[in-house]
Amino acid sequence: MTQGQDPKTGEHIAYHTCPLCEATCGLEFTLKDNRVIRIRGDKEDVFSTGYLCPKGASIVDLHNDPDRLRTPMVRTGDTWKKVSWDEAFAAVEKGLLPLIKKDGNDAVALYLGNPNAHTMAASCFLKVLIKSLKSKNIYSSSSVDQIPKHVSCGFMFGSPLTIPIPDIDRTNYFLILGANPLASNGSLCTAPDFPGRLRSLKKRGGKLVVIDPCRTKTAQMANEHHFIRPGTDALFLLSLVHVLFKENLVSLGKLDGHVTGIEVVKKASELFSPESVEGHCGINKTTIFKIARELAAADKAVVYARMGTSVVEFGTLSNWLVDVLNVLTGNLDKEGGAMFPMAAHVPVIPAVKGKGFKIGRWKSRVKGLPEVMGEFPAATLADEIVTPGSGQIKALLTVAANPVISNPNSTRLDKALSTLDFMVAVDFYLNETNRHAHVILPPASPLSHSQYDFFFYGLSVRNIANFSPPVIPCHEQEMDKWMILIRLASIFSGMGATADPKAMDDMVIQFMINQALASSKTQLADRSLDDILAMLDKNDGPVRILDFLLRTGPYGDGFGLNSKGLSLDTLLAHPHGIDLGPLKPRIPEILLTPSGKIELAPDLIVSDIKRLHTFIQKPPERQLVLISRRHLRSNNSWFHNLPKLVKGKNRCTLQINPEDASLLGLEEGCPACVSSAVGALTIPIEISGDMMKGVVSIPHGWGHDFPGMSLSVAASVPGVNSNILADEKLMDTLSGNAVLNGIPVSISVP
Ligand SMILES: Nc1nc2c(c(=O)[nH]1)N[C@H]1C(S)=C(S)[C@@H](COP(=O)(O)OP(=O)(O)OC[C@H]3O[C@@H](n4cnc5c(=O)[nH]c(N)nc54)[C@H](O)[C@@H]3O)O[C@H]1N2
Ligand SMILES: Nc1nc2c(c(=O)[nH]1)N[C@H]1C(S)=C(S)[C@@H](COP(=O)(O)OP(=O)(O)OC[C@H]3O[C@@H](n4cnc5c(=O)[nH]c(N)nc54)[C@H](O)[C@@H]3O)O[C@H]1N2
Ligand code: SF4
Ligand SMILES: [Mo]
Repeated sequence: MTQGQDPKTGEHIAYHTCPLCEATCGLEFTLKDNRVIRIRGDKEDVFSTGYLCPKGASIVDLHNDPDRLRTPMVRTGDTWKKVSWDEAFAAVEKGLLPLIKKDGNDAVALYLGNPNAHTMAASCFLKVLIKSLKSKNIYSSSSVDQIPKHVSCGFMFGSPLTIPIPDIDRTNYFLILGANPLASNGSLCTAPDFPGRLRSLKKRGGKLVVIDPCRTKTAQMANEHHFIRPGTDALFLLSLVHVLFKENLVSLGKLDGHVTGIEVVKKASELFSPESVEGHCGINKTTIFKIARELAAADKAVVYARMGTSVVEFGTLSNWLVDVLNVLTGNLDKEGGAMFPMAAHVPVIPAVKGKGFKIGRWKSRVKGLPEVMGEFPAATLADEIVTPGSGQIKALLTVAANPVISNPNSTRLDKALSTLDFMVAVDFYLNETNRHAHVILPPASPLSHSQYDFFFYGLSVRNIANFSPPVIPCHEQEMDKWMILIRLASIFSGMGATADPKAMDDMVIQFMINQALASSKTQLADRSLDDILAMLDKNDGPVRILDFLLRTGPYGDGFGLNSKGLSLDTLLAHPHGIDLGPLKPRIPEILLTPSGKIELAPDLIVSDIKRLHTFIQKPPERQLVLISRRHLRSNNSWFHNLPKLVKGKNRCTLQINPEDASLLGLEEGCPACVSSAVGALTIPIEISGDMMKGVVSIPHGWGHDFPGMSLSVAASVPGVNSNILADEKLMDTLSGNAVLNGIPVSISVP
C-alpha cells in the first residue's frame, strides 16, 4: 500500500509545486493506482493557499498526452525510430565527438530554453554540462526575455542575479510597465495569485497604475492605465527621473550613503523633460508630472517592469531606470518597495565589496557581439550557423527550447537548423525545432520529477521553501532530466556515453562541499568532506544537492550547528511549504559592486543614453508597430497540444484598434496580410478598443503547421508565428536582447 493511502478507497493524496510558471502554486493531487483522479489547488500551501490557474489544472493532461515522448528517438532521413537510452547516448557520442575533434568545441552550440528555470535538474547540472562542452556558443531564452534586467542589476548591484522584487503585499503605490500578470501570473516576481494580491492592494487603499500599449486585464483592474507607444518606456521613465530632480523630490531615505552616481543620473536626465518625450511615448506631460509626484509622495511605492520593457531597443535602459526610480524615491530595499529575497538555498556570504559585473569578455564570431553572462544573443544564432569559417556552428544541442518559434526571424533560423550536421534535443515533444534533431532525449513528465524552485525562491515576494517529491514515479523506460544532463556532460568530458552517471553526480557534490570547506566565510571551516557526505540525504542528484544547500543556507541547520535549522528532512515534513517570512532589508550585505555601494550610474549604461537622445531628436514615429501578448491558457509555445487549453474561439488573431482597422479597410474576422522588414504572414483580424492606436498585437508561441512534427492537437489549431515578422538584426545594444515588441509592420487585405 502506498504511504498515506486510504484503505477504503485505495486513494492517496500527493502535494507538488506547479513547475509551469514562476508563481510556484501548490497543487493537491488525489491518486488511485498511480493515476491522478483529481487535481486542485492546495489550500494549505503556505504561499498559494489554494490558487491555481487553467494551466496548473491541466498538468495531468500534459502527463497523459499521447504525443509526449516517453522513449528516446533517433532520426534517419525522415524516419524516426524509438531506441534504448544506451543507443541514444551512443548516437549522440558518435554524432558529436568526431565533429568536436575536427572543428573544435565551438562547433557545437547549446541552446537552453525557458522550462530549464523551472527544473531542479537544470538548476543543479546545467553548469556542469556547459563546463564540459567548453563551447563559446551558448545561447538561451534569456536573450529573448529578461537579460536586460540581469545587465542593469549586474552593474548596479554587482551581480546579475541580485534582482529586486516588488513587495506587492505591502506597497501602497504600484506602477507596472509592460507586464500583464493577470495573463502571465507574474515574472521576476514570484507571487501566486497575483490577481488576488492586486485586489488586496486596492482594498487597502493602495493605487495601481499600469503603462501598456494594450488595455490588458491587468490594466482593466488598475486605478489608472496609460497607453504608451511601444519601445519608449525608457523615455517615459527618464522623464520621471527628470521631474524628481527638477522638483527636489529625490529622497534616498535609508539608502543615503549607500549610493554613488546620483549627480551623473541627474545630469543625464536633464535633456528628457516631460515636454520633450510626450510626443514620442504618447503619455502627456501632465500625466508624467502627476505620476512622478505621486511616486515620490507615496509612503511605500514601487516601480516594476517586465517583458514589454525588456524585448525592445532600449531594454537595458528601461530596466535600469526602473531601479533608479526605486532608489531615488527611497523605495529600494524598503518594505513595500523593491526588495531582495533571501532564499533558503543561497548562502549569505557578507561581501560588501566585489569584483563587479562584466560583459563582453569575449565576442561573437560573426557580428562581434559581446558575451553577457557567458552567452551570446539568441538573435545571432542563425548568423553563427550559416556563416562559414573557423568556429562555425555545425551542431546544436537544445535543452527545453523551441527557438524556431521563440526567436526573431524564425524562418531564417528554421532554415539554418536544417543545414546543421547534427542536432540533439532534450525535450519531450517533437516540435517545430526538434524536427531538425537527429536524436531526441525526452525527460520524464514534470509530475515524475522532484520540485524545489531554485530560481524562483530567489525572486519571490516572500521567503519560501517548499520541496515536493515526484507525484507519479518515473516509468522504468523514462529518465529523470538530471540523469540526461549528466550523461551528456559525461560524453563531452570524455568519460564516455556509458559512464555511470553516479560518478559525475558524486564529483559535483564533492566539488560543492570542498568549495564550502575551503571558504573561511562558511560555518563549515573545521569539518571534513566525509563528515558532510555522511550526514547528507542519501538520494542522488539534485535532491542531495538541495539538502546540502539548505543546510549551509541562511536558515540551515549548519550540519548540526543549529538544531532548529532547515534541511531536506524539514521540508519533507512540511509538504505545504515553509514560510520564512516577508522580505527584509539587505543592503549593504548583498552588494557586490567594486565600490560596495549601489552604482546608480554605470558608465556603459549612461553612455547608452545618447541613443535615446538621438531618438527624441527625430520626429515621433507614426508607423503601425507590432507587439506580442500572452494568454492565461498558453505557455509560450508548448501548451497548444492540450485540447482543454486550446478549445473555444481562435486566440491567434491580430488585435487592432477600431480606428486603424477602419482606415485600413479591415473587418472583424477577415484575414489580413501583415508584413515587416523580414517576413509576412496572414492572420484573422480582431478589432479591439483595448489596443492603442498605431499598435497591433499577435500572441507569441503559435505557428504549429510545420511538417514532420508530432503535435496532433496543436497542428489542428496551428495559428501563425509572430516571430516571422521580428527582425533579428534589431537588438538592445547593451544586452543583445532581441527586439520582439515595437516591430514596424504594414497591413493589407490579401
Ligand atoms: N499564461 C502564460 N503565462 C506565462 C507565459 C505564457 O506564455 N503564458 N510565459 C511566461 C514567461 S516565459 C514570461 S517571461 C512571463 C512574462 O510575463 P509578463 O511580462 O507579464 O508578460 P506579458 O503578458 O507578455 O506582458 C507584457 C506586456 O507588455 C506590453 N507591452 C508590449 N510592448 C510594450 C512596451 O513597449 N512598453 C510597455 N510598457 N508595455 C509593452 C504588452 O501589451 C503586455 O501586456 O510570463 C510567464 N507566464
Ligand atoms: N514574439 C515573442 N517572442 C517571444 C516572447 C514574446 O513575448 N513575444 N517571449 C519570449 C520568452 S519570455 C521566452 S521565455 C521564450 C520561450 O521560448 P523557448 O524557451 O524557446 O520555448 P518554450 O516555448 O518555452 O518551449 C520549451 C520547450 O521545452 C519543453 N519542455 C518543457 N518542460 C521541459 C522539461 O522539464 N525538460 C525539457 N528538457 N524540456 C521541457 C517543451 O516541450 C517545449 O518544447 O520565448 C520568447 N519569445
Ligand atoms: S499560476 Fe503558474 S504555478 Fe500557479 S497553477 Fe498556474 S501555471 Fe501553475
Ligand atoms: Mo520568458
